[in-house]
Amino acid sequence: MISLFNTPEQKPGLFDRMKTAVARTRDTLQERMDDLLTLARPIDESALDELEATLIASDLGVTTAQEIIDNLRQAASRQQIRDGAELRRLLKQELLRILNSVPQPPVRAAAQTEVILMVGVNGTGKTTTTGKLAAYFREQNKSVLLCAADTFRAAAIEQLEVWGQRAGVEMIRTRQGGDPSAALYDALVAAQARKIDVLIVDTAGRLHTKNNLMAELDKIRRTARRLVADAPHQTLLVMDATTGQNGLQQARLFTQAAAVSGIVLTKLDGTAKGGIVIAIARELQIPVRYVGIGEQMADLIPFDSNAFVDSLLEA
Ligand SMILES: Nc1nc2c(ncn2[C@@H]2O[C@H](COP(=O)(O)OP(=O)(O)O)[C@@H](O)[C@H]2O)c(=O)[nH]1
Ligand SMILES: [Mg+2]
Repeated sequence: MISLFNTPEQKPGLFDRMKTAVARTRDTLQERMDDLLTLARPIDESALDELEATLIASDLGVTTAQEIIDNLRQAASRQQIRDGAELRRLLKQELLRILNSVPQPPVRAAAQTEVILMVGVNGTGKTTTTGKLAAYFREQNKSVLLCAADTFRAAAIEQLEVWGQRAGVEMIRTRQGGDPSAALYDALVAAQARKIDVLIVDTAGRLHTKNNLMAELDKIRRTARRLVADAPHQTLLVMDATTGQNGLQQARLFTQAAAVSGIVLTKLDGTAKGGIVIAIARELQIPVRYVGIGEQMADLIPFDSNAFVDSLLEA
């Protein structure tokens, strides 16, 4: 089998792919900051104001940008930012501090099927990411089963089926218009009978009303728990990076409706708004677990805060 993820040179591979993923964000950010980062004298107040505007423009969000600038201002008032290079180093530190302050999920013992629920607004990339994740886990020699719990559209079920075939994994479905929880129930029974390592559940993102969504996700979660005591083990919220701060608003809604344990940020390849990663960490306090960097099966990378910050602010 051709290895998509676990090549011996995985580490540098990951870093290179992260660099490509944030290329547009980095270019836009660094173009705007060029004057600042090459300054040969101590950083003053007006330089920091300029930096604040740049951070906001990169979709870090107003509150997050302010917090960073406040911390830098304190350093500057102590004469600690000698030049642009120093500013770059301190800014990296600030971004890492925010990313690393997010609580990380506990590593769980793999005694039973791990159930992963994919949630998010339509079009963010739930189905695509479900397929990519299936391939990712298969690369780690885990057995994977998919559950098509987006039963609103026939096309949605077929789309997942195509991904399942590509990744070489099976899918449990119900008819179009059927009860998503019934599909999940069948999938859980099958996963347990077959001793499947990971069951990934693709849900619908139709946002009629918030109550509607909450009721649906709640029912799915209760169904999962009926068969697997602590399921779902992960609830991954899929967010489209190109929607920037609007995506953050949607994310808040989902975190209220479902106990979101991690974020998958898709379409990072097509946007200069990659700063949203920092805003997610600071404002949602939920870890970004994976980023989507294209439409192909291998275009998914586990998120790594060091690789992200280094790629964004490398000299
Ligand atoms: N460029 C890019 N496109 C993506 C990525 N993830 C998903 N897409 C595209 O986004 C569109 C919507 O994806 P889909 O999985 O159907 O979204 P869903 O409605 O949430 O299930 C499709 O055209 C995908 O190919 C990504 O990481 N990068
Ligand atoms: Mg879908």
